[in-house]
Amino acid sequence: MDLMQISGQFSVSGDCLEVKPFGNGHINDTYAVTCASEGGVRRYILQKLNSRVFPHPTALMNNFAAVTAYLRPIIKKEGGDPDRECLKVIPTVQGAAYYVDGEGEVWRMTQLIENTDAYLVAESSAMFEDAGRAFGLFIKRLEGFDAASLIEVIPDFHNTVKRYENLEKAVAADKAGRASGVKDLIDFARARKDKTGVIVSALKEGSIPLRVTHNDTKLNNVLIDTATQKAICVIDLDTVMPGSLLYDFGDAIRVGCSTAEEDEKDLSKVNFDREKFVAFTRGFMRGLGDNLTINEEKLLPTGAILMTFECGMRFLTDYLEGDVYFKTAYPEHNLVRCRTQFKLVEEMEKSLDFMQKTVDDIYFDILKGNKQKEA
Ligand code: ADP
Ligand code: GN1
Ligand code: MG
Repeated sequence: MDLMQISGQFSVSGDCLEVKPFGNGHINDTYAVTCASEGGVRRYILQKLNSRVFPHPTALMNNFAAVTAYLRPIIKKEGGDPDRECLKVIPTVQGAAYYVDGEGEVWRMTQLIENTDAYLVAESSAMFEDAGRAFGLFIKRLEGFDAASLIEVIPDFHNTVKRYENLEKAVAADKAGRASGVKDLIDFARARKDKTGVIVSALKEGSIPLRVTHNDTKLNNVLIDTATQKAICVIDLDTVMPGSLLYDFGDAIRVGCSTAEEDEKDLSKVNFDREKFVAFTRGFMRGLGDNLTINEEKLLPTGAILMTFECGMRFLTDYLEGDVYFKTAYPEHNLVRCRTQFKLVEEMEKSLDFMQKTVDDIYFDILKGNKQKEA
């Protein structure tokens, strides 16, 4: 695989000088490409799509292009800079949205948004609050987008009931011979089986709306401006699909309210940060404005617990299947990740009343603010 040759397949400005691994996602292979022309040096993001996770690149890139094309004029109208606040597909020299190499691997390119950072742990509550605003705004801006026009790139991505069933299948198959060593974790999941259906049922009954959601709102999927520390661009749009806002809220809380990284081995360091919860929730709910329905509001804390539980089950399933989905750096990596998630679930369960009161108070403040505006 010749990364320079692959970079040269795209409509970059000037000549490619260097290609270097970049970022720390669990799914795709990401590189920064430096190019130079008389106009100056410009960097791009080159990504090899994970073909096991995303076997239908045309559908995925159609979603990507449609969502970004919809968002860019909205950002412009709001006085923002679409080139900095929204990803854009850099086409191949032939005008295609992606390039397929000789081995059948799929590559795509976007602009690299300079002077930004991606964080695995929120450095401050203010930063996390702003990430909340950015994710809330992302959903709000897509309110008028036709959800039915999006292809479900990973069906049942956040269907926690199916995720539980997959875990049971993995336990039964025990492909990697690891089940006997993780009985405590399997029991942990089994004890919570009844809770898995809450969001799925609410969507099915129509008590909460189906929206266009991001579905992978971990903190490092929003770029933070280095100078202002503001969250400026939501990235990793591969899983933008119809879903529930509870998924986006919950997944962000899972990552940003943990006091440790997802793969911390010392579980005593993994706790639920209440201050960050208040901050993100405020940012997210304000970003959404009056878009949030009362039934969604009531379920926000459940969303946080369920998304954390679901992610833990996914890590455990992958561990039992022999580490075939998430990138791992060592044999127990998925197991370590599962343990942090389940520890967080326990901590969140202890904080449920606190979470509900926080959400209710913020909701009340927003309603009060709206009434004052109307008066
Ligand atoms: P994955 O699906 O593997 O998580 P991402 O699209 O999230 O891949 O990219 C991985 C990392 O690369 C991000 O967390 C971020 O640090 C960095 N990154 C991705 N796209 C950009 C971009 N356009 N500008 C700057 N950094 C980026
Ligand atoms: C993956 O792609 P990345 O690293 O942002 C995964 C998420 C998980 C997350 C756990 C497409 O996210 O669903 O929550 O790892 N993305 C996909 O860290 O499966
Ligand atoms: Mg990512």
